[in-house]
Amino acid sequence: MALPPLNDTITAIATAPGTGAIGVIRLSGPDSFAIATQLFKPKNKQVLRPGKVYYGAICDNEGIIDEAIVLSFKAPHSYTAQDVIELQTHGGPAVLRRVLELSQSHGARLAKPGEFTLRAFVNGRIDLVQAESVLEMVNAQSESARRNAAHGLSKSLSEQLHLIQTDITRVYGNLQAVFDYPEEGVPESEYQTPLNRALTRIDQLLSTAKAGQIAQKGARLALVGKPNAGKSSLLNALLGYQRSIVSNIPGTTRDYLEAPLTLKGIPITAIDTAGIRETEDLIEASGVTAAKDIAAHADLSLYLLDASQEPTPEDFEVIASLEPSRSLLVLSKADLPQVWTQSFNRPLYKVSATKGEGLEELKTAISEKLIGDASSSELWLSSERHAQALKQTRDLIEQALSAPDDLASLDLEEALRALAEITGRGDIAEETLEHIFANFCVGK
Ligand SMILES: Nc1nc2c(ncn2[C@@H]2O[C@H](COP(=O)(O)OP(=O)(O)OP(=O)(O)O)[C@@H](O)[C@H]2O)c(=O)[nH]1
Ligand SMILES: [Mg+2]
Repeated sequence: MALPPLNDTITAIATAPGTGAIGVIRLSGPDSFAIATQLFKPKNKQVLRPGKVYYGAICDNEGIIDEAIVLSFKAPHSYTAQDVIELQTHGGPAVLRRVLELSQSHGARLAKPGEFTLRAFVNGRIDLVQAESVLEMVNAQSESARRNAAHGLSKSLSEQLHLIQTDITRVYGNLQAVFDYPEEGVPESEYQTPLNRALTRIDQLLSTAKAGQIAQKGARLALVGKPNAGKSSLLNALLGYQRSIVSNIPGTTRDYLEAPLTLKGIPITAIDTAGIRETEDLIEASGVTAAKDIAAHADLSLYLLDASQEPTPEDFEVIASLEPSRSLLVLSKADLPQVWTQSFNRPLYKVSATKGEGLEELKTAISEKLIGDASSSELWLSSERHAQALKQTRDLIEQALSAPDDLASLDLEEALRALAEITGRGDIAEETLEHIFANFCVGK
């Protein structure tokens, strides 16, 4: 599959399917104004000029289709850097479909997913990081994802990449000069310093990759522990409503259940699981197997220890199987006297689900565990593609630092290429572009 042509005029419905107060149909390309003139009649018979807003009606041969507001943008001052027309009609599916058909009958081609943004990229109005941030913004379900997309759109990631690129380019230039004047050599300060600075910047960005992924995709949070530990009660307390059945009979929850919640701006799927114990009951046993599996794969597991019950060897065994970086120990039923004193050499977060105590501290601990140091960083790396390219750049710089000049020069050349793939300002493979833009919706 090749990239679509860039110089014809495309059209699409830009608003979400379904009914809405307003719907928007977009046109981009050289015939946008001509097509708009054929289907739109401004109230005072004005001629469409760039940068203006018009009120009037959209008509076909048989008469008025709907009232409309029209926004006009002349190249290069538009989203795509081409001539663009936006037709705002009432947001009914029949109206929008009819206007779309009319645009096509006057010569516009139906746009492919992301084609407007692709044109903005190819025409140099935005770089690839910004294009991907558009997609991230459209898909943002949480405050942290929105915030991160806004940073990408405002070019702060592109600026960071530019600083890294400048340092590598400087060293690369110095090495080239040495080939011409070998007796001069490259001083330490003109070689090690900029490359190490680039490495520090890359590491800083890479340290936010996990947080960025979580902001975008959400995190899976498992609640695990023995029967009656208070898992379902804690889930309900975190959610603020009764989602899971609670009872004093051990083994109440036999299957797992998932519930969405937002915690400190992070989208989370909380998973209540069956209490872990040896059991003859086949159904319960399969719930226990699922619980262990969920804990092993979750981004974070909360292991609950009942304050009113002595921990058993089984508790110690499960806790030992949990990675400390991906688990928290919770002392549940903290309103009851704690009957034990054993230490697990890890912090214990005291929570009472029935009294609602300790929940804020637990939420803070969850968010810190998931987002970590990245919470102090403004910008997070949220794309796997960017992280891969940065890791590659990092490896090549490391390689250059320990290589002789001629090989170092080749490494840095390749590092610059890997970096340019992120912003798309180098030789970017068509497949990469197709892959990125295929994830967009039509009309964006
Ligand atoms: N005092 C007190 N009792 C609690 C608290 N949390 C839960 N309980 C009680 O402990 C019992 C078990 O609670 P659940 O939430 O059903 O425990 P669970 O871990 O989901 O149990 P299973 O589903 O059987 O694995 C119930 O009687 C709850 O009322 C708490 O914070 N304080
Ligand atoms: Mg339960």
